[in-house]
Amino acid sequence: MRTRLLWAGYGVLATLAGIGLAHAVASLTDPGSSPVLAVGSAVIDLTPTPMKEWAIRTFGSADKIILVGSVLVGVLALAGVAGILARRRLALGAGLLIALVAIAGVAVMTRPSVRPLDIVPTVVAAVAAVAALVLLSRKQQHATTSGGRRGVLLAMGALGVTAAVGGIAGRLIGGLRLRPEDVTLPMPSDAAPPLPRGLDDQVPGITSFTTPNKDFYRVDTRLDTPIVSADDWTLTVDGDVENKLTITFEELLDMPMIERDITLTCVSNSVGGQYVGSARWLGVPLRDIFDKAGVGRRADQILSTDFDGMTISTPLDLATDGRDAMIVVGMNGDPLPREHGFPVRMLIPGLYGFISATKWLTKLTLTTYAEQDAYWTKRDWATDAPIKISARIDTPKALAQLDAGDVVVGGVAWAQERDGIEKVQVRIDGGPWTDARLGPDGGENYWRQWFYPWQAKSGSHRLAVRAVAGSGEAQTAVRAEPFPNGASGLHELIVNVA
Ligand SMILES: Nc1nc2c(c(=O)[nH]1)N[C@H]1C(S)=C(S)[C@@H](COP(=O)(O)O)O[C@H]1N2
Ligand SMILES: [Mo]
Repeated sequence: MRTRLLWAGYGVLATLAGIGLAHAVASLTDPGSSPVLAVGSAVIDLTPTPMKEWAIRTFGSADKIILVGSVLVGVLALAGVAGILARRRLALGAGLLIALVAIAGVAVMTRPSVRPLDIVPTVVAAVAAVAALVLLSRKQQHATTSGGRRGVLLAMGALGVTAAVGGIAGRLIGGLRLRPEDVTLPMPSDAAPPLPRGLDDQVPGITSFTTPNKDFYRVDTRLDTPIVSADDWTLTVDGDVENKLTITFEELLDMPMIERDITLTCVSNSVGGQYVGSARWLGVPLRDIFDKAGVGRRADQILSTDFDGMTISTPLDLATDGRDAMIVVGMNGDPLPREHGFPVRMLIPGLYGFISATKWLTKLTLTTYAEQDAYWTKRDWATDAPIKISARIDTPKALAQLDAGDVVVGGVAWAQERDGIEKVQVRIDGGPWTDARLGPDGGENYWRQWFYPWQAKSGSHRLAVRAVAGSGEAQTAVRAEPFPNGASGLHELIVNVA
């Protein structure tokens, strides 16, 4: 039994060394060609939508780590089996390792933006893993016949170091290119008015008026934080245009910039959920870029592509109806953080992020819905998805234990592209709807904080909230799940007052 475990360990170690080396090699060329990341992305892509929804609900932002972690555990288990096989028949063990790496190779080579040389890291992984297994088995045989264990231990140490150094080097090498902290943002030619002071200090537990970058929710299909260099970044505008354009990062920074306060919301946000955030964005109006390109008459879709070939579709008519659609370079006064799309992302007020907010943007293609399907369109999500009017209770929390007397109920509400929030109302225990007080106005595309001073009597109480937009449109109470075009319904919760 112990010998078996030892050999299983050899299989795992050999595989880890191969993976580590491949990861380092991939970071020198195209980080996306790392077999680990490619397998992870493939798993995410192939996971059926209901299961993904379930994972997001159950594990929150850890959803991907859990999905992919399970796959990794499976792979390492098979690597262990390869080690055990290698004890009797080295070729059999090596064969299983090669088969495992070959599956990763398929994942690498079927990515949307693949280039022929992307196979190199996978080949490195296969060669290194097999060589490591051969080395370990030689040393082990030597140890068994001569009794000296030093060779095995040294080999194991060396391979462990290779795995770790490879993985870390991959990260470091990638990080050497033009980083967010190296970018100096231009001043906006059309600045946003100063944001009024929110209710942050007045209402304990309320969501802050501006979401700091480090707390901003993050939703994307990627496992890693991509490292895209601003040096060699370009934006291509093609498809149904008069002039095909290629714009460099420097050229983009030279264009007139606007600054806007906008609340971004994810279609996967459930009622009362946390996938919503508000920031001050700096960028070039999409209109200016389209003016340079000259958009044709045929297109009805903007198909935007990220650096890795992931696509997002946006209805052209909505993006160009006069709203502040932007090609964004700055967030809350800083260059875009890597997590939020460095160096450049798209942002369109009033549309859920999955049809408007492409991060790591590299291409805008003017095309039609009939001709081309984006990532989420292929997965049956809606193509036309305005953000639904929503109100959320931030404080007190569901099932909170409160003392009788003065309680401040508070939260945020949003109604982008509908003249902002006009009214927020609170209902206690199914009674009448009563107006809450509103925080300061941050503009029509920005959420509004609200609060409601409540005289809480002992017992269990049900709190509910609803919002009305400046356009007169009221939030619907009809319940809907996020799929396919956003959740709706009222946020309600129960608290217990002593
Ligand atoms: N390249 C890319 N851009 C993307 C996504 C993605 O998966 N890949 N996710 C979108 C979704 S669903 C949302 S809600 C927003 C989230 O932006 P954030 O992570 O900066 O909050 O980005 C959008 N842009
Ligand atoms: Mo989203």
